[in-house]
Amino acid sequence: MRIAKTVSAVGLVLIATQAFGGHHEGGLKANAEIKGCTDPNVSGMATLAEQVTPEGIKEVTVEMKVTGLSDGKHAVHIHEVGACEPCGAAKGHHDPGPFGESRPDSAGTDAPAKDINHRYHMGDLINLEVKDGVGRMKHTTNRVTLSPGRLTIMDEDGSSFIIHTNPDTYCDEETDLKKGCAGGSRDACGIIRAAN
Ligand SMILES: [Cu+2]
Repeated sequence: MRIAKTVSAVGLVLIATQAFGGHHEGGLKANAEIKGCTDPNVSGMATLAEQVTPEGIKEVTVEMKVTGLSDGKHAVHIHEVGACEPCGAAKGHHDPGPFGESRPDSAGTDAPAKDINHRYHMGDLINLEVKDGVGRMKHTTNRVTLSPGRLTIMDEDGSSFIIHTNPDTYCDEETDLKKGCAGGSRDACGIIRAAN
């Protein structure tokens, strides 16, 4: 009788650990050193941490601090290649889905792009807000993972953060569907590297 009680108590602790243990700890981590595309005074750091919800959904929390950018909002996305020299080498927005349309806008033309898929790319994040030269952003997304799988950003050619010159208007309005609604030109870049 006494033994049975002890065993069931241990069993409960094990169940609790399995259900909640993965949510806050033991996840994969990555980081990125942010550098200006042309301005050497722009620098910063980003961290990424993957956690798994009790339901088994993988989420990645991105935290970023960047100094030297102009005050105001700047679009931030995860771009499809781990390359920053030049910043254009990071290519389009990370989007491994079946439609594969990573082009953020109709660059170079005022006409709406037929195939525009911004703000629905897997790598689309939120704006970094800069005040008095210091920009901060924190965002949790379930569109990407650090662990292997179809949504991973740690794929063969890697991934990078790109911070743009202008705000991301999320291309909500039809009038937004032209050059620049995803932030326009590129101010800063950081290659995402595994940290554990
Ligand atoms: Cu971008």
